Amino acid sequence: MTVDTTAQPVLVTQDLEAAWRAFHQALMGSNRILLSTHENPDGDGLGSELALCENLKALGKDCRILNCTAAPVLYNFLDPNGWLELYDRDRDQAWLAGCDLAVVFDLGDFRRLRTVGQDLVRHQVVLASIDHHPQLGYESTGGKSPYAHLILDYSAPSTGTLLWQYFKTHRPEPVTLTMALALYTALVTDTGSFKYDNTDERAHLMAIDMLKAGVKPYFVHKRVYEQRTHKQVRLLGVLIDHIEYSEDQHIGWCVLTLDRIMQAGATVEDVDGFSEFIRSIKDVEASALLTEVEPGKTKVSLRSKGTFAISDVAKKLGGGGHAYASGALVNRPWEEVVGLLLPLLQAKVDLIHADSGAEADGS
Ligand SMILES: [Mn+2]
Repeated sequence: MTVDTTAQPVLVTQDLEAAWRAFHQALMGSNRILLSTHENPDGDGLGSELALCENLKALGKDCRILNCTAAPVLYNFLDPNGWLELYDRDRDQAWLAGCDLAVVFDLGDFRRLRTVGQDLVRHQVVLASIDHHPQLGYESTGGKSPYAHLILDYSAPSTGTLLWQYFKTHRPEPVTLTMALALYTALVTDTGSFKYDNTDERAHLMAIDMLKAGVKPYFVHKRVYEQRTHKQVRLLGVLIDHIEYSEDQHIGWCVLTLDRIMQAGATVEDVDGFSEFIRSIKDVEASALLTEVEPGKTKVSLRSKGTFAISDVAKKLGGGGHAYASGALVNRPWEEVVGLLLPLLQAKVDLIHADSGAEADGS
């Protein structure tokens, strides 16, 4: 994946092997271990948690997965033992406070741990992070990295890929089928089924390993991608009817207002995977999906075809993410966000096309 140098602070783990060794020692020396990932968890965060959880439970560790928001039900097939738990402060804080170590996955922004992160800091639990995102949100920890262990590799196609590498070195036995399913799902969801810019040789080598462990690709595909509900399809229809384009056609965007979402008989939770759809349109170089999650609050999802990074745009809106896939949650009405966002994106498009003068064709 392209490193987005506009995101600050840019930290890279200098010696990954040494970092892994230290992390492994910390894991082995810990008994009670909490695993967590970002709010609104995705296949990568959940798959990573579940794979490491199985490994640690097999080693007899007192290990729990506590997330600040619930996992989408479609990922239930990765969790036959019901290990994914929603963090409940009243019930779980005492357990959290007694942890020897917490491992957080796929986070990017520390604030995206919400209550889990706040309580981990409050109780001074030793933190380890495994991630492939530019690091943000250290404001909430006084500008300093909150991590005793940071395994950060921007070039990794998924956080699950980093765990796959960890297991290859530090787990004597091959991964089990349930671990492989979790890791393969992490890989598939983060690479858009091996389509996105972050898909590299490592992604395919990992896939080979997961298939050797027994994963059937179409089984995963069905469970993850062939689950669209009728209301989601109706919502996609509403979205298609309301896509707008910049004059030069290079920016495609859509606003899903609460009215439009209701018109489809859907809810905000049904908005999923639509930003990639807008990006897939011919000549669109950057796409934006704005969702009115509640009146005065707008979720922005940005995608780029790769001619320019858009994570700095997300950052200007208070968010972050990858160079070509990022987003923000903005406490402003969608009309205002459109007004802020479109000039920022247009400036990026203009910068690229200023060099070539007339439109380059076929790019
Ligand atoms: Mn990821």
